Amino acid sequence: MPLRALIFDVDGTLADTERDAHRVAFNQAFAAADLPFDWDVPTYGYYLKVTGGKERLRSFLNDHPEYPQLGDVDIARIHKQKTGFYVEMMEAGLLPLRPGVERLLNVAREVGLPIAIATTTTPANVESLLKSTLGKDGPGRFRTIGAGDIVPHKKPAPDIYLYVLRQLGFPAADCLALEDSENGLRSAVSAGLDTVITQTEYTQHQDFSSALRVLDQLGEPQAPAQILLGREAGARVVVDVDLLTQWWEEKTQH
Ligand code: XBP
Ligand code: MG
Repeated sequence: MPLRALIFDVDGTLADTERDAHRVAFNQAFAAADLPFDWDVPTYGYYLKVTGGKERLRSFLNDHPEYPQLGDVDIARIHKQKTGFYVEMMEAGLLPLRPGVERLLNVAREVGLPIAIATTTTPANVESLLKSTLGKDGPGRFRTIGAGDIVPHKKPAPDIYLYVLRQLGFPAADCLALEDSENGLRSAVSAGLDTVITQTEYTQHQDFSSALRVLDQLGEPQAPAQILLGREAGARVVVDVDLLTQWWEEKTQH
């Protein structure tokens, strides 16, 4: 049985959105609401352990009783504004896809391998990122987009991957996930998926021991990726469907 689908995370995997887009949009929303705090790069990195923007803000406030304590309605309102600022940034075309992502998506299309998305972020964020980077037909290239509050429990719970697998109609053993973070890896692995990690500045020290491979990026022919963990650590590769299939077959012995 061949590999039947690739399931991509968004934040950190398709694009390096966290530091220069999500964090900035949160700070814009905090300023617009006259809140007396903002998130610098290390603080935001620390709170990335909590997936979901509303949940992240709640966790930050729980740790900081000296700041105004917001109810769920206020958090939802501020988060909605944050989404607006994020979408504006995407529409301005300020954020590229990570190296090798568009190439891999194109190869998948050429060979007829379905692609899907499983993410914690808000659907409007995914749509604006895909349109700004892949064009207006970008979202339509994905057979299923599972995002945000559509499931009750965000990553590291398996819910979003299980939802996407149900939509695809494929068993987990026939698909491969691509992630950037430990929370994402735990979510995908709990759903039964083999997972390839492309780590980021924020996630580079996390525990990826249950991943199929860990790389610095997907790579381009003129600037290959490096395998950081796994059997061929140190090797330079350009990740394409053949290579992913080879890794997946070795592991699962299909
Ligand atoms: C992404 C998230 C999201 C984004 C912000 O995690 O946790 O919360 O940081 O998006 P993953 P929202 O890449 O593992 O899916 O503010 O829309 O939640
Ligand atoms: Mg991610």
